Amino acid sequence: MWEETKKKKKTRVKSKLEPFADIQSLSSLHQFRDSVITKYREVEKQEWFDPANKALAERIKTLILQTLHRPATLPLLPVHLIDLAEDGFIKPHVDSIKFSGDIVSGLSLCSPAIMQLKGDEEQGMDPTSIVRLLLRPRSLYILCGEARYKYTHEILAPSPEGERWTDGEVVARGRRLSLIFRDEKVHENEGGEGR
Ligand SMILES: O=C(O)CCC(=O)C(=O)O
Repeated sequence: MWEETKKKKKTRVKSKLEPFADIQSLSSLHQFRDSVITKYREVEKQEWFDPANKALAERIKTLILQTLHRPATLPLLPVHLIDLAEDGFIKPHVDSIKFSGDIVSGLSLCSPAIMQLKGDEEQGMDPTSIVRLLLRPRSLYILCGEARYKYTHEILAPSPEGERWTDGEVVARGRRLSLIFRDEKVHENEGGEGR
């Protein structure tokens, strides 16, 4: 009986992880990501198997487009799921302008993390211009305009004793999931080459 329960549990866990089992060479973006992300798994969701997840993704999409006063019909790329290990991090980069438009938005789940935006010298920006965002679980950030094109963004590596936020709060990093929403590239964007 116990063995049976254990087996069922294992199957359930496995099916939850299923979307990550088909980690593919997603596109030419893959190599780019490999060079900036450390200790991660990822998948691009062409379709959602769980209707609740599908509804959630639709809700977030609507929220992003409404916030930016964009048409509800604006085509978005498949949602990009990133599963970052507790000691994983994402190096400073600007998302490629070849593959996506001017919106990069992320829903953070599981663990908090700190995102750092830094003026991109290649875009004529001051690299001492730094903004840090505390990404709490269930929070949503939207990068567009200068934040999208003229600042690099990164997810900081966790420090062993936990990073202190401005009010002294310790940001204890664990495994983090993020759902990244991007719009399709439909016209020539301003800004430099993404790296
Ligand atoms: O996980 C995140 O929120 C950041 C993802 C990111 O940097 C990217 O997809 O370009």
